[in-house]
Amino acid sequence: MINIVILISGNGSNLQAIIDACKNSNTTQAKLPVSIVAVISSNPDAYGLQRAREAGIHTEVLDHKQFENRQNFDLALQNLIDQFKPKLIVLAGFMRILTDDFVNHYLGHMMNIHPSLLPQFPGLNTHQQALDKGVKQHGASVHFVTPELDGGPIIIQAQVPVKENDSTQSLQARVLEQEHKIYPTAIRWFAENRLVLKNNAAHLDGCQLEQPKK
Ligand code: NHR
Ligand code: GAR
Repeated sequence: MINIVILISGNGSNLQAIIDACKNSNTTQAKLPVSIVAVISSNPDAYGLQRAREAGIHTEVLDHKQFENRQNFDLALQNLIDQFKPKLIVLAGFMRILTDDFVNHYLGHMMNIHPSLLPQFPGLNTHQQALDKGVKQHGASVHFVTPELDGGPIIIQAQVPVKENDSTQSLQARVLEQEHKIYPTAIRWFAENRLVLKNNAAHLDGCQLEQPKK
């Protein structure tokens, strides 16, 4: 069992998938061996806060708008997180870019889920980017967080087809369904000590994970 802290900014459906994976009702898989010691939101109105409360998980709000600059926000966030002594920080729809100092403090102990097949479409509005480019396959990636935005070593990806009449909403829904499967999987690997970041590369069961070509 490892302690994790989950950072959110919005709806929290990925948070919900992780909460559900920690419960026994899931018959096909063993419970995720993690304890969610806190959920921290950068947005006081995030629906994910309600999901956490309903699951009896400790919540904190750190409203980025209350801070003068990124550095001050990140220092406060770091202080808050470190009180919980987590082994892993999970970004789940967290919408604030993090400073290099913050990221380096947790290097190898922080992961993110990004709604595209990285290295394609880093940044925001990924579903619109995919539709604009006319790609046939889209998806999601879980990666270790490094200072390079959405550029850290990829742990797991899931692909979905892009359909002829897709809107950003329909495409997002198809991708999100896959996110809810791959994020608990990546967290399980980490919790079972099977997944580590070493020499800026992700290793699973001692083997370096191959990275998709740019
Ligand atoms: N920080 C670092 N250093 N490295 C990463 O890989 C990070 C990160 C912070 C967040 C998540 C990422 C995503 O999956 C993530 C990865 C926010 C933005 C952004 O532009 C971009 C990427 C991600 C998260 N945020 C705006 C900002 O000014 C605010 C946008 C908004 O509030 O809607 O911080 O996509
Ligand atoms: C997810 O699609 C996640 O991959 C994406 O936002 C959504 C959050 O949904 N993350 C980012 O875009 C990070 N910048 P959720 O709040 O329902 O988990």
